[in-house]
This record gives sequence, structure tokens and C-alpha cells, in this order.
Amino acid sequence: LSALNKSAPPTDAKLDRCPDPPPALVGPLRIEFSDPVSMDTIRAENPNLREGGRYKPKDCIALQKVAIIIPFRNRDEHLKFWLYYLHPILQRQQLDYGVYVINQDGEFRFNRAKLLNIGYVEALKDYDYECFIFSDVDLIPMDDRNIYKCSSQPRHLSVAIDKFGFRLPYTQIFGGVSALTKEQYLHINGFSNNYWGWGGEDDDIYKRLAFKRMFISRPNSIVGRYRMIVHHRDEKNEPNPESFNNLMRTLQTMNKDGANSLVYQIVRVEKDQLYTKVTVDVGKPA
Ligand code: UD2
Ligand code: MN
Repeated sequence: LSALNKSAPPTDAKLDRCPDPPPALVGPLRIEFSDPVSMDTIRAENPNLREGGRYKPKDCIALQKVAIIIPFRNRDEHLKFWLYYLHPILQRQQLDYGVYVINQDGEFRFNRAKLLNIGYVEALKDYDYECFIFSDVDLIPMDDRNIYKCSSQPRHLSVAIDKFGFRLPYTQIFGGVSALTKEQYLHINGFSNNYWGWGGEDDDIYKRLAFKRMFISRPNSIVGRYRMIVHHRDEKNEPNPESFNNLMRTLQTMNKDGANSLVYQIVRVEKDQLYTKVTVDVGKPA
């Protein structure tokens, strides 16, 4: 018996899996954007985060290891609100998570889907993540029962946004906040790298999922409520005139345009207590 005890694994391995649902959830939340928040306040309010915006529960084994990927350029005010609201929620949800802000360098047209592909690769360099949440920087959940984890089918989380009258604008929508496991992501060869500017890249992802015979799972429209921080269309993110033609060809192109054709350069990696920011050169259309 004593010999067995000596070779026993470290106490960490004796922890139970975290309960489902997480016990500390509170339900509906008050979300507002009238008072600006400072990064120092957010850091002080989240003392249990580790460098790079990482967290895992101390008293139980998290149900999933989740990387949260935020496509980003020049939205610092939105990022502050996101960090201010999401970190406490994600900790109550007892996730083993990290926050990755993928910042497009330079002034060229924005490429949201390519930034998401880069986030997938960069997060996996840090840790063995099994679930990837792809989130716009301006979307804040209004209910902490909307758990930031993956399901057996691809999950769309931002189902009832204030900007759209708290309703789904169309059933095939997959933009905003969505969740894919590593397997689901690889099954569709990730996302297209060829959508430059606003729009269409999210519908391309939906088509990839549908062509692979997957279904979209969603929370109900109470739990799935969100606020979008009010904003104008950014410069260098004008509507993409090619997206309609690209969307006609998703089936023909998806096997060669995506995770397996991703090329980019890292400009710098910054680790803050609240996030890992990876600034990248995404290049230009071929
Ligand atoms: C919709 C979709 C979004 C995406 C977009 C079309 C929903 C709820 N949202 O959002 O997922 O499909 O249409 O591309 O369906 N960003 C920057 N800097 C920029 C430009 C964009 O950080 O200069 C990031 C940021 O995370 C932003 C996201 O890209 O939230 C989407 O851009 P948007 O907010 O301008 O697009 P929106 O609200 O029409
Ligand atoms: Mn937006």
C-alpha cells in the first residue's frame, strides 16, 4: 500500500471533472457600454489569470480546453469591453481557456476568415486546445448560461443580437460567435483565405459545414442574447465585391483553400495578463 501511495500521480490528477452545468452561473447579465473601462481595472478584477489571458479552474478538471480567437484591427475600445465582460463569465463557466487576439498588420483590406485560421494555428502552438471559439470583438453575451464550449455539431452562439432585434436574421447565419472542435474545423479544411473586405466569409463557412453534412447547433434565443457595440463600417473593410462569386464556388475550392493553404508572417507576439496578441502580415490576394 505504501509503495502504491508513493508512485501515485500528483494531486492534480485526483481532481474530479467540473460539474455540468457550472454551479456559479447567474443567468441574465446587465451589459452596457456607457462608461469606459481601463485595462488596469480589468487586470485587477481578474487576478487569477495567467500570462497570455489563460485560466483553468483550480478545484476541478475543466470539461474542455478552449481557445478563443478574436479577429482584430484597430478596435481597442471594443477589446476592453470584451475583456472586461468575458473574463469573469469564462471563469464562472469553469473553462480551461486562453484568449488570442489576432491583429492584422498594415492597412490592406481586412481578412477576417484568414485571421481566424491563423488564430487556430497560433493557439495550438501554446496548448493542446480541443475547442475553438471564433468571436467578433464587439459581441458580448447577455447570459452566462451561453457556455463558450463546443458541441457534437458546430455551434453558433450569437443567435439573438440586439442589432438584429434579438432574432436570427437568417437561418444559415454562422457569423458573430461560433464554436468548432479541432475535428470539425479540420473536416472542413478550416476557412477560406480568399475573402478580402466585409462579408461572405461567414456564409462560406456555413457552406463548408453543410457540404460536409454537419448541422448547426444553437442555444435558445433567451440564453443566446448578445449586445453588439454600436460601430460604423471600418475603413479598409468595405463590402467585398467578389464574395458573391466566391460563394458560388465554395464546393469546388474548399479542399484547396483553407487550413492546408494558409501562408502568413508573424510580426510580433505580445503576452498580456488578459490576452495573447499575435500581430500578423496576412499578405495580399494572389
Ligand atoms: C458581421 C458578422 C461578422 C462578419 C462580418 C462580415 C454577425 C453577428 N457578425 O459583422 O462575423 O461575418 O459581418 O465580415 O453576423 N474587425 C476589426 N477591425 C476592422 C474590421 C473588422 O477588428 O477594421 C473585426 C472585429 O472583430 C469585428 C469583426 O471583424 O467585430 C467583424 O467586422 P464588423 O463588426 O465590421 O462586421 P459586422 O458587425 O457587420
Ligand atoms: Mn460588428
